[in-house]
Amino acid sequence: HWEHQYLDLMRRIWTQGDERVDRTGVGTRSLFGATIRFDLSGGAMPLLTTKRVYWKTATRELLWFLTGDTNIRALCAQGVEIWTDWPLDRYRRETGEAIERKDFSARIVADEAFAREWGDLGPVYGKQWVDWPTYEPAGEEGLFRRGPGVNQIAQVLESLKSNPGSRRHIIEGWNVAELPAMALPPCHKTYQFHVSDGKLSCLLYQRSCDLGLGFAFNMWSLALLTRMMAQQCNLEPGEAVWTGGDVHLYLNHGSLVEEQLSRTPSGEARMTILRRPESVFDYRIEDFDVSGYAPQGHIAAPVAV
Ligand code: UFP
Repeated sequence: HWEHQYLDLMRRIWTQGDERVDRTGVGTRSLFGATIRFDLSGGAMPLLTTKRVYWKTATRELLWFLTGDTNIRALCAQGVEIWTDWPLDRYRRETGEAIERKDFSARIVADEAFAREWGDLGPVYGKQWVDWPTYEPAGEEGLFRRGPGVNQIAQVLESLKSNPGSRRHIIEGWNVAELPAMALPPCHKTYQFHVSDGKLSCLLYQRSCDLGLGFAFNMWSLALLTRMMAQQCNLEPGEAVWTGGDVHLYLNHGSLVEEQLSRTPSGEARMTILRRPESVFDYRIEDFDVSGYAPQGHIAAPVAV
């Protein structure tokens, strides 16, 4: 079962990882450089079975990235709270108000001006993926203005169709100049697509991975994006290859690690895409049907912000 790659990595990090104090102050055990591969043929999808993964939440996030939006308002309106902690943290710091998360999220949804002021994450994935900024000379020497943004997703789709053998099918989130303005610098920063034998594969390089919480989503989204891109360029799905830089477990995830390592993977989830939308930007949550997913129970663990 593919999931043993994940459980083995988890065990290795927990027992042999380098223990360190990280940015969040929580502390981690960490290992540098890891790969997990998954064969997407036959509709198979890399959903962990040793705990329930809320794939619809991750799917809504990916669809939101593809709209180019960087404000959490559209996510909160769908009940997706995975990005709420960052704006909430800033709000509490800057106003000194001890607002609860659910009240903050409700206000983001109800009050557009409030969302504009407090709900934006800066130029994170969505912005870089579909509207990477360019600059062009303007008037006097040394002055520049914004040029047209680059839609990397559309460009890669185009290159997959017109030049499938290319080694340059890359979607990049790491815009060095804009990192300071982002709530969180991209974790799943580089996607490289590859066509071989009529199949589309994708390799993700994730610079930093919270193996207990983040990975399950990141692996799902990698596979989902690959399936959508494959459908759009009439290719069969190939492999999803995940590579991590700093792969870590937070020290307060001990009970998650213990529980998950005591479980045995079983079964295989499959996904059908129910229609072929006009473009990669037109998918909706209802287009994805997952079958054969019978995971063991959810395991809760705290998020390090
Ligand atoms: N993280 C993930 N996946 C993501 C995401 C964040 O694992 O998609 F957005 C985790 C990795 C790390 C933290 O634990 O969030 C980011 O912290 P840093 O920027 O210091 O690496």
